[in-house]
Amino acid sequence: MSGAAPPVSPTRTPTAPAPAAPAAAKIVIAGGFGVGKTTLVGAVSEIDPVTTEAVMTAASRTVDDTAAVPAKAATTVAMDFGRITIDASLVLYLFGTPGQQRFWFMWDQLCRGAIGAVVLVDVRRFADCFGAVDYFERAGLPYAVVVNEFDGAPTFPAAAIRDALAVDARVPVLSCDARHRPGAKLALVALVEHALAVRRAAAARARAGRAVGTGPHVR
Ligand SMILES: Nc1nc2c(ncn2[C@@H]2O[C@H](COP(=O)(O)OP(=O)(O)OP(=O)(O)O)[C@@H](O)[C@H]2O)c(=O)[nH]1
Ligand SMILES: [Mg+2]
Repeated sequence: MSGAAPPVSPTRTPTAPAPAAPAAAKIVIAGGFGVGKTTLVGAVSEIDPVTTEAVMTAASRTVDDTAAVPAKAATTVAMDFGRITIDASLVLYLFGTPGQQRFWFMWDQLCRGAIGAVVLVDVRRFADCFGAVDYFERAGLPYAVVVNEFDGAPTFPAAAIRDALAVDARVPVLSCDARHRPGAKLALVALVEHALAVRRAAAARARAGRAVGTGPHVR
């Protein structure tokens, strides 16, 4: 063999291969009314978040209970949107849901294509997030329970929160202050890890099922 070198273009210099683009994943931020969904998306997003806040008028006073969040003057009527780069390999697109039940018809659209969801919880109002937990259980979408640490709210061990919400032991239960990026980012990372673990387990079960289905039949 002569071992001739490949021809070199006179006009192009060899360059390093371009780095692979990060994978993108969609995450839903859900939970009851006024639990801090818009706050979390805004705190972690590296782009100006898209919000759809409408001023709360006197007309909603009998419907929306703002006792736990007296400073609340606006509510999400469609969605929040933000983006966070987790590392060189992963970018998350965050979709915050409206909290009020009268806007829940939008959840199916918001959840389409998502790999997982955060259910934000205010421990002073556990019941407000039951609907979100039920929704993701029924949808089969992996979710993490994330307690928003409101000032002055009591704290509970993760096991007590799991009991109060009747969620499976495999569902991650974490807490963070939705106003602060580092803790909120850690909660999102935990959700992604959980969603990947659920997917891997499902794929392993499918492989095992195929192996059983195609194996030799013993009578
Ligand atoms: N002290 C404290 N206040 C918070 C925290 N998170 C949110 N808030 C406040 O609580 C209120 C509700 O926050 P939002 O982010 O609008 O809640 P939301 O869940 O998006 O509300 P809806 O979309 O209307 O359901 C706002 O007045 C926030 O400033 C928190 O971690 N600590
Ligand atoms: Mg909101």
